[in-house]
Amino acid sequence: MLNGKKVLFSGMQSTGNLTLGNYLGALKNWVTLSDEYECFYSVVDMHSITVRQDPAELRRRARALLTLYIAAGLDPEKNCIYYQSQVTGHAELAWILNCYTYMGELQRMTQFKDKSAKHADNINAGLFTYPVLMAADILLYQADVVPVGKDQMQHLELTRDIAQRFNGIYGDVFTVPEAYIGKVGARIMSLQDPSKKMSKSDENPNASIYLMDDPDTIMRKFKRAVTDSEAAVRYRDEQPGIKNLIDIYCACTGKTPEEVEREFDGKGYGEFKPAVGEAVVDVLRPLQARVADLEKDKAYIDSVIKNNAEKAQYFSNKTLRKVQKKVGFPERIR
Ligand code: ATP
Ligand code: LTN
Repeated sequence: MLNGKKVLFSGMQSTGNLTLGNYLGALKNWVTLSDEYECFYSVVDMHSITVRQDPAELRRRARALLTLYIAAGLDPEKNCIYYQSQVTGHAELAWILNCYTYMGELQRMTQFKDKSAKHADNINAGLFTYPVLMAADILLYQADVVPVGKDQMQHLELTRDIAQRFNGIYGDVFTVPEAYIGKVGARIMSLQDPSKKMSKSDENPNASIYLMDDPDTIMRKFKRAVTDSEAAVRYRDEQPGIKNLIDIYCACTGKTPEEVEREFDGKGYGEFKPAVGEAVVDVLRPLQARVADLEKDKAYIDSVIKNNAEKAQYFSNKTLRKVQKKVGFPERIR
Protein backbone atom coordinates (compact mmCIF):
# COMPACT_ATOMS: atom_id res chain seq x y z
CA MET A 1 0.00 0.00 0.00
CA LEU A 2 1.19 3.48 -0.83
CA ASN A 3 -0.78 6.63 0.02
CA GLY A 4 -3.71 4.42 0.97
CA LYS A 5 -3.84 2.68 -2.40
CA LYS A 6 -2.62 -0.60 -3.78
CA VAL A 7 0.48 -0.35 -5.92
CA LEU A 8 0.51 -1.16 -9.62
CA PHE A 9 3.60 -1.64 -11.76
CA SER A 10 3.86 -2.13 -15.51
CA GLY A 11 6.23 -1.35 -18.29
CA MET A 12 6.70 -1.43 -22.03
CA GLN A 13 9.81 -1.80 -24.09
CA SER A 14 10.78 1.02 -26.36
CA THR A 15 11.61 -1.32 -29.20
CA GLY A 16 9.66 -0.62 -32.39
CA ASN A 17 6.74 1.71 -32.92
CA LEU A 18 3.68 1.10 -30.79
CA THR A 19 0.69 -0.51 -32.47
CA LEU A 20 -3.05 -0.26 -32.02
CA GLY A 21 -2.72 -3.60 -30.16
CA ASN A 22 -0.40 -2.05 -27.58
CA TYR A 23 -2.83 0.84 -27.16
CA LEU A 24 -6.14 -1.04 -26.94
CA GLY A 25 -4.66 -4.01 -25.08
CA ALA A 26 -2.44 -2.19 -22.62
CA LEU A 27 -2.06 1.58 -22.57
CA LYS A 28 -5.79 2.38 -22.65
CA ASN A 29 -6.38 0.06 -19.68
CA TRP A 30 -3.49 1.59 -17.78
CA VAL A 31 -5.29 4.93 -17.94
CA THR A 32 -8.45 3.38 -16.47
CA LEU A 33 -6.47 1.70 -13.70
CA SER A 34 -4.61 4.85 -12.77
CA ASP A 35 -7.50 6.16 -10.63
CA GLU A 36 -7.71 3.09 -8.48
CA TYR A 37 -4.03 2.33 -7.92
CA GLU A 38 -0.80 4.10 -7.09
CA CYS A 39 0.89 3.46 -10.43
CA PHE A 40 4.43 3.10 -11.67
CA TYR A 41 4.69 2.95 -15.47
CA SER A 42 8.20 2.46 -16.70
CA VAL A 43 9.84 2.70 -20.09
CA VAL A 44 11.93 -0.45 -19.68
CA ASP A 45 14.91 0.53 -21.79
CA MET A 46 17.27 -1.79 -19.88
CA HIS A 47 15.22 -4.71 -21.15
CA SER A 48 15.52 -3.37 -24.69
CA ILE A 49 19.28 -3.86 -24.91
CA THR A 50 18.90 -7.64 -24.57
CA VAL A 51 18.65 -7.41 -28.35
CA ARG A 52 21.00 -5.16 -30.30
CA GLN A 53 19.78 -1.57 -30.64
CA ASP A 54 20.93 1.50 -32.49
CA PRO A 55 21.76 3.90 -29.60
CA ALA A 56 20.31 7.09 -31.11
CA GLU A 57 17.19 5.23 -32.18
CA LEU A 58 16.73 3.64 -28.75
CA ARG A 59 16.96 7.05 -27.06
CA ARG A 60 14.49 8.58 -29.51
CA ARG A 61 12.01 5.76 -29.15
CA ALA A 62 12.23 5.71 -25.37
CA ARG A 63 11.34 9.39 -25.27
CA ALA A 64 8.53 8.88 -27.78
CA LEU A 65 7.13 6.10 -25.60
CA LEU A 66 7.28 8.18 -22.46
CA THR A 67 5.53 11.02 -24.30
CA LEU A 68 2.89 8.61 -25.51
CA TYR A 69 2.15 7.44 -21.95
CA ILE A 70 1.30 11.04 -21.11
CA ALA A 71 -0.58 11.69 -24.37
CA ALA A 72 -2.71 8.60 -23.73
CA GLY A 73 -3.96 10.20 -20.54
CA LEU A 74 -1.59 9.14 -17.77
CA ASP A 75 -1.13 12.19 -15.59
CA PRO A 76 2.58 12.34 -14.68
CA GLU A 77 1.72 14.13 -11.43
CA LYS A 78 -0.34 11.17 -10.29
CA ASN A 79 1.49 8.31 -12.02
CA CYS A 80 5.18 7.71 -11.80
CA ILE A 81 6.29 7.65 -15.45
CA TYR A 82 10.02 7.12 -15.77
CA TYR A 83 12.93 5.47 -17.55
CA GLN A 84 14.08 2.20 -15.97
CA SER A 85 17.71 3.04 -16.80
CA GLN A 86 17.57 6.19 -14.64
CA VAL A 87 16.74 4.37 -11.42
CA THR A 88 19.71 2.49 -10.06
CA GLY A 89 17.76 0.01 -7.94
CA HIS A 90 16.59 -2.07 -10.92
CA ALA A 91 20.07 -3.33 -11.75
CA GLU A 92 21.07 -3.63 -8.09
CA LEU A 93 18.05 -5.69 -7.08
CA ALA A 94 18.27 -7.76 -10.26
CA TRP A 95 21.78 -8.83 -9.28
CA ILE A 96 20.64 -9.96 -5.85
CA LEU A 97 17.61 -11.78 -7.25
CA ASN A 98 19.83 -13.52 -9.79
CA CYS A 99 21.34 -15.32 -6.81
CA TYR A 100 17.88 -16.57 -5.78
CA THR A 101 16.79 -17.78 -9.21
CA TYR A 102 17.68 -21.19 -10.63
CA MET A 103 19.13 -21.83 -14.07
CA GLY A 104 16.43 -24.44 -14.62
CA GLU A 105 13.69 -21.90 -14.02
CA LEU A 106 15.13 -19.51 -16.59
CA GLN A 107 15.75 -22.31 -19.08
CA ARG A 108 12.02 -23.07 -19.07
CA MET A 109 10.97 -19.55 -20.12
CA THR A 110 9.32 -19.70 -23.52
CA GLN A 111 10.22 -16.11 -24.38
CA PHE A 112 13.89 -16.96 -23.90
CA LYS A 113 13.54 -19.95 -26.20
CA ASP A 114 11.71 -17.88 -28.83
CA LYS A 115 14.10 -14.95 -28.68
CA SER A 116 17.18 -17.18 -28.80
CA ALA A 117 15.84 -18.81 -31.93
CA LYS A 118 15.17 -15.39 -33.45
CA HIS A 119 18.53 -13.88 -32.47
CA ALA A 120 20.74 -16.95 -32.75
CA ASP A 121 23.83 -14.78 -33.28
CA ASN A 122 23.37 -12.97 -29.98
CA ILE A 123 22.15 -15.26 -27.21
CA ASN A 124 23.53 -13.10 -24.43
CA ALA A 125 23.26 -13.56 -20.67
CA GLY A 126 20.92 -10.56 -20.45
CA LEU A 127 18.40 -12.31 -22.65
CA PHE A 128 18.60 -15.27 -20.28
CA THR A 129 18.17 -13.22 -17.08
CA TYR A 130 15.57 -10.88 -18.62
CA PRO A 131 12.83 -12.27 -16.32
CA VAL A 132 14.95 -11.57 -13.23
CA LEU A 133 15.23 -7.90 -14.19
CA MET A 134 11.47 -7.91 -14.70
CA ALA A 135 11.01 -9.43 -11.22
CA ALA A 136 13.25 -6.68 -9.81
CA ASP A 137 11.11 -4.00 -11.54
CA ILE A 138 7.98 -5.31 -9.90
CA LEU A 139 9.32 -6.21 -6.46
CA LEU A 140 11.23 -2.94 -5.99
CA TYR A 141 7.96 -1.04 -5.70
CA GLN A 142 6.15 -3.70 -3.65
CA ALA A 143 3.58 -3.90 -6.44
CA ASP A 144 0.27 -5.60 -5.63
CA VAL A 145 -0.90 -5.84 -9.22
CA VAL A 146 0.80 -6.07 -12.59
CA PRO A 147 -1.23 -5.68 -15.79
CA VAL A 148 0.38 -7.92 -18.40
CA GLY A 149 -0.54 -9.75 -21.55
CA LYS A 150 -0.82 -13.54 -21.56
CA ASP A 151 2.67 -13.83 -23.04
CA GLN A 152 4.14 -12.34 -19.87
CA MET A 153 2.27 -14.60 -17.43
CA GLN A 154 5.15 -17.04 -17.19
CA HIS A 155 7.46 -14.20 -16.16
CA LEU A 156 4.99 -13.04 -13.57
CA GLU A 157 4.70 -16.54 -12.12
CA LEU A 158 8.48 -16.63 -11.82
CA THR A 159 8.42 -13.23 -10.08
CA ARG A 160 5.96 -14.64 -7.54
CA ASP A 161 8.16 -17.71 -7.01
CA ILE A 162 11.27 -15.59 -6.45
CA ALA A 163 9.40 -13.31 -4.02
CA GLN A 164 8.03 -16.26 -2.08
CA ARG A 165 11.42 -17.94 -1.97
CA PHE A 166 13.08 -14.79 -0.68
CA ASN A 167 10.33 -14.18 1.88
CA GLY A 168 10.63 -17.80 2.99
CA ILE A 169 14.27 -17.25 3.89
CA TYR A 170 14.23 -13.68 5.23
CA GLY A 171 10.67 -12.96 6.35
CA ASP A 172 8.13 -10.71 4.66
CA VAL A 173 10.32 -8.53 2.50
CA PHE A 174 8.39 -8.49 -0.78
CA THR A 175 4.72 -8.13 -1.64
CA VAL A 176 3.80 -11.13 -3.81
CA PRO A 177 2.20 -9.54 -6.91
CA GLU A 178 -0.95 -10.64 -8.73
CA ALA A 179 -1.38 -10.50 -12.48
CA TYR A 180 -4.07 -8.22 -13.81
CA ILE A 181 -5.33 -9.67 -17.05
CA GLY A 182 -7.42 -7.25 -19.08
CA LYS A 183 -10.85 -7.94 -20.50
CA VAL A 184 -11.21 -10.48 -23.27
CA GLY A 185 -11.45 -8.91 -26.68
CA ALA A 186 -8.54 -6.63 -25.90
CA ARG A 187 -6.27 -8.93 -27.89
CA ILE A 188 -5.89 -7.40 -31.33
CA MET A 189 -4.75 -9.65 -34.15
CA SER A 190 -2.61 -8.98 -37.22
CA LEU A 191 -4.49 -7.44 -40.16
CA GLN A 192 -2.63 -9.75 -42.53
CA ASP A 193 -2.83 -12.99 -40.55
CA PRO A 194 -5.62 -13.04 -37.96
CA SER A 195 -4.15 -16.13 -36.29
CA LYS A 196 -1.20 -14.04 -35.03
CA LYS A 197 -1.35 -11.10 -32.64
CA MET A 198 -0.68 -7.63 -33.95
CA SER A 199 2.91 -7.00 -32.96
CA LYS A 200 5.26 -4.05 -33.28
CA SER A 201 8.07 -6.32 -34.47
CA ASP A 202 6.04 -7.71 -37.40
CA GLU A 203 8.05 -7.32 -40.60
CA ASN A 204 5.00 -6.56 -42.72
CA PRO A 205 3.92 -2.94 -42.05
CA ASN A 206 0.44 -3.70 -43.41
CA ALA A 207 -0.14 -6.17 -40.58
CA SER A 208 -0.18 -3.47 -37.91
CA ILE A 209 -1.69 -0.06 -37.37
CA TYR A 210 0.96 2.13 -35.80
CA LEU A 211 -0.26 4.76 -33.40
CA MET A 212 1.40 7.47 -35.47
CA ASP A 213 -0.01 6.31 -38.85
CA ASP A 214 -1.77 9.06 -40.78
CA PRO A 215 -5.48 8.68 -41.70
CA ASP A 216 -4.81 7.66 -45.33
CA THR A 217 -2.43 4.91 -44.26
CA ILE A 218 -4.92 3.66 -41.68
CA MET A 219 -7.78 3.56 -44.21
CA ARG A 220 -5.57 1.77 -46.74
CA LYS A 221 -4.42 -0.86 -44.23
CA PHE A 222 -8.01 -1.64 -43.24
CA LYS A 223 -9.09 -1.90 -46.87
CA ARG A 224 -6.31 -4.43 -47.40
CA ALA A 225 -7.03 -6.38 -44.20
CA VAL A 226 -7.32 -10.12 -44.78
CA THR A 227 -10.90 -11.35 -44.36
CA ASP A 228 -12.80 -14.22 -46.03
CA SER A 229 -15.29 -14.88 -48.80
CA GLU A 230 -18.40 -15.12 -46.60
CA ALA A 231 -19.18 -11.44 -47.19
CA ALA A 232 -21.17 -11.18 -43.94
CA VAL A 233 -20.26 -9.13 -40.88
CA ARG A 234 -20.67 -11.88 -38.27
CA TYR A 235 -18.83 -12.27 -34.97
CA ARG A 236 -17.73 -15.89 -35.11
CA ASP A 237 -14.54 -17.95 -34.86
CA GLU A 238 -14.92 -19.22 -38.44
CA GLN A 239 -14.32 -15.65 -39.66
CA PRO A 240 -11.23 -14.64 -37.65
CA GLY A 241 -10.37 -11.63 -39.82
CA ILE A 242 -13.83 -10.12 -39.50
CA LYS A 243 -13.99 -11.03 -35.82
CA ASN A 244 -10.80 -9.06 -35.27
CA LEU A 245 -12.16 -6.07 -37.16
CA ILE A 246 -15.33 -6.21 -35.05
CA ASP A 247 -13.20 -6.32 -31.89
CA ILE A 248 -11.28 -3.26 -33.06
CA TYR A 249 -14.48 -1.44 -33.99
CA CYS A 250 -16.02 -2.26 -30.59
CA ALA A 251 -12.92 -1.18 -28.68
CA CYS A 252 -12.93 2.15 -30.53
CA THR A 253 -16.67 2.90 -30.38
CA GLY A 254 -17.79 1.19 -27.17
CA LYS A 255 -20.37 -0.85 -29.13
CA THR A 256 -20.99 -4.57 -28.54
CA PRO A 257 -20.41 -7.21 -31.25
CA GLU A 258 -24.20 -7.78 -31.44
CA GLU A 259 -24.80 -4.10 -32.12
CA VAL A 260 -22.15 -4.16 -34.83
CA GLU A 261 -23.70 -7.23 -36.48
CA ARG A 262 -27.04 -5.42 -36.54
CA GLU A 263 -25.53 -2.18 -37.83
CA PHE A 264 -23.92 -3.98 -40.77
CA ASP A 265 -26.63 -6.57 -41.39
CA GLY A 266 -26.95 -7.07 -45.14
CA LYS A 267 -23.95 -4.86 -45.83
CA GLY A 268 -20.66 -6.05 -47.29
CA TYR A 269 -17.05 -5.68 -46.30
CA GLY A 270 -16.78 -2.73 -48.69
CA GLU A 271 -18.83 -0.76 -46.19
CA PHE A 272 -17.59 -2.32 -42.98
CA LYS A 273 -13.84 -1.98 -43.49
CA PRO A 274 -13.85 1.80 -44.06
CA ALA A 275 -16.12 2.19 -41.01
CA VAL A 276 -13.54 0.40 -38.87
CA GLY A 277 -10.79 2.57 -40.38
CA GLU A 278 -12.72 5.73 -39.55
CA ALA A 279 -13.39 4.61 -35.98
CA VAL A 280 -9.66 4.03 -35.51
CA VAL A 281 -8.76 7.37 -37.10
CA ASP A 282 -11.20 9.06 -34.67
CA VAL A 283 -9.46 7.46 -31.70
CA LEU A 284 -5.92 8.13 -32.90
CA ARG A 285 -6.41 11.70 -34.13
CA PRO A 286 -6.66 13.30 -30.65
CA LEU A 287 -3.87 11.05 -29.38
CA GLN A 288 -1.56 12.17 -32.19
CA ALA A 289 -2.48 15.80 -31.60
CA ARG A 290 -1.54 15.50 -27.92
CA VAL A 291 1.76 13.88 -28.83
CA ALA A 292 2.52 16.76 -31.22
CA ASP A 293 1.71 19.34 -28.51
CA LEU A 294 3.81 17.58 -25.90
CA GLU A 295 6.75 17.26 -28.27
CA LYS A 296 6.78 21.04 -28.62
CA ASP A 297 7.19 21.44 -24.88
CA LYS A 298 10.62 19.98 -24.33
CA ALA A 299 11.09 21.63 -20.94
CA TYR A 300 7.89 20.09 -19.62
CA ILE A 301 8.82 16.56 -20.70
CA ASP A 302 12.30 17.06 -19.26
CA SER A 303 10.84 18.07 -15.92
CA VAL A 304 8.51 15.05 -15.89
CA ILE A 305 11.50 12.81 -16.55
CA LYS A 306 13.57 14.34 -13.79
CA ASN A 307 10.87 14.53 -11.11
CA ASN A 308 9.54 11.05 -11.68
CA ALA A 309 12.99 9.45 -11.80
CA GLU A 310 13.64 11.00 -8.40
CA LYS A 311 10.32 9.76 -7.09
CA ALA A 312 10.97 6.23 -8.37
CA GLN A 313 14.48 6.28 -6.94
CA TYR A 314 13.11 7.31 -3.55
CA PHE A 315 10.48 4.56 -3.35
CA SER A 316 12.68 1.84 -4.80
CA ASN A 317 15.51 2.66 -2.38
CA LYS A 318 13.29 1.77 0.55
CA THR A 319 12.92 -1.80 -0.69
CA LEU A 320 16.51 -2.04 -1.86
CA ARG A 321 17.96 -0.98 1.51
CA LYS A 322 15.81 -3.55 3.27
CA VAL A 323 16.92 -6.30 0.89
CA GLN A 324 20.60 -5.35 1.14
CA LYS A 325 20.38 -5.54 4.92
CA LYS A 326 18.64 -8.91 4.82
CA VAL A 327 21.26 -10.52 2.63
CA GLY A 328 24.08 -9.19 4.81
CA PHE A 329 25.52 -6.16 3.02
CA PRO A 330 26.98 -3.50 5.33
CA GLU A 331 24.83 -0.49 6.10
CA ARG A 332 25.50 2.65 4.05
CA ILE A 333 26.80 5.63 5.95
CA ARG A 334 26.02 8.98 4.36
P1 ATP B 1 7.20 -7.23 -29.76
O1 ATP B 1 6.68 -7.36 -31.16
O2 ATP B 1 8.39 -6.31 -29.64
O3 ATP B 1 7.29 -8.50 -28.99
P2 ATP B 1 4.55 -6.47 -28.91
O4 ATP B 1 3.90 -5.52 -29.85
O5 ATP B 1 4.13 -7.89 -28.97
O6 ATP B 1 6.10 -6.36 -29.02
P3 ATP B 1 5.01 -6.02 -26.06
O7 ATP B 1 6.07 -4.98 -25.92
O8 ATP B 1 5.35 -7.44 -25.81
O9 ATP B 1 4.29 -5.86 -27.49
O10 ATP B 1 3.79 -5.66 -25.13
C1 ATP B 1 3.49 -4.40 -24.56
C2 ATP B 1 2.09 -4.50 -24.01
O11 ATP B 1 1.13 -4.48 -25.07
C3 ATP B 1 1.82 -5.79 -23.22
O12 ATP B 1 1.05 -5.47 -22.09
C4 ATP B 1 1.04 -6.64 -24.20
O13 ATP B 1 0.17 -7.53 -23.54
C5 ATP B 1 0.26 -5.60 -25.00
N1 ATP B 1 0.00 -6.08 -26.37
C6 ATP B 1 0.94 -6.30 -27.32
N2 ATP B 1 0.37 -6.69 -28.47
C7 ATP B 1 -0.97 -6.74 -28.24
C8 ATP B 1 -2.11 -7.07 -29.04
N3 ATP B 1 -1.96 -7.43 -30.30
N4 ATP B 1 -3.32 -7.01 -28.50
C9 ATP B 1 -3.46 -6.62 -27.22
N5 ATP B 1 -2.45 -6.29 -26.41
C10 ATP B 1 -1.21 -6.34 -26.90
N1 LTN C 1 8.55 -7.97 -20.45
C1 LTN C 1 7.46 -7.03 -20.64
C2 LTN C 1 7.87 -5.64 -20.31
C3 LTN C 1 8.19 -5.50 -18.85
C4 LTN C 1 7.25 -5.51 -17.79
C5 LTN C 1 8.02 -5.35 -16.61
C6 LTN C 1 5.86 -5.65 -17.76
C7 LTN C 1 9.42 -5.36 -18.30
N2 LTN C 1 9.32 -5.26 -16.95
C8 LTN C 1 7.41 -5.36 -15.37
C9 LTN C 1 5.28 -5.63 -16.49
C10 LTN C 1 6.03 -5.49 -15.32
C11 LTN C 1 7.02 -7.10 -22.11
O1 LTN C 1 7.82 -7.41 -22.96
N3 LTN C 1 5.78 -6.77 -22.38
